[in-house]
Amino acid sequence: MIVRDLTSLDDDRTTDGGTWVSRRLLLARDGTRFSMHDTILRAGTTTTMWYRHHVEAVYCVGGEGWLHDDEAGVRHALHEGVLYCLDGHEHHRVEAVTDLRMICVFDPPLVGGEVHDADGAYPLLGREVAEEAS
Ligand code: 9YT
Repeated sequence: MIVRDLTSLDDDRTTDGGTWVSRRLLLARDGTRFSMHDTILRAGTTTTMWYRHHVEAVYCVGGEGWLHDDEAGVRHALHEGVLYCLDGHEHHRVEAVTDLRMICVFDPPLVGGEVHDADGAYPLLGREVAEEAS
């Protein structure tokens, strides 16, 4: 069993991507087949993403903003209680009107320091680490 408290998270589990800060509660090194993050997207920012190597599920637990689906050309309001899952590796943007607090799950798991590359993707690093840990 793993029990972890956001208020006493190790420094190397926090990654700042500029428009967001991600507190990575579960990572590949924990031996799980997914990672789980508590992420704040900063008010007034827009983040462009395309997770071509990962499936991400995102659950909004606070704040207001917009999810722009750049493949369908539609936007969805984000507020507490809204979930989206990028099961088709969709190009998308998240516009934070206020600070948005998001619980994010990645499969395969992240290893810890990932930030978006020029395409908005994270590199595929987790699978090997997860296999070593199991
Ligand atoms: C939706 C979102 O928060 N994206 C950017 C950060 C990412 N989810 C992460 O690494 O936690």
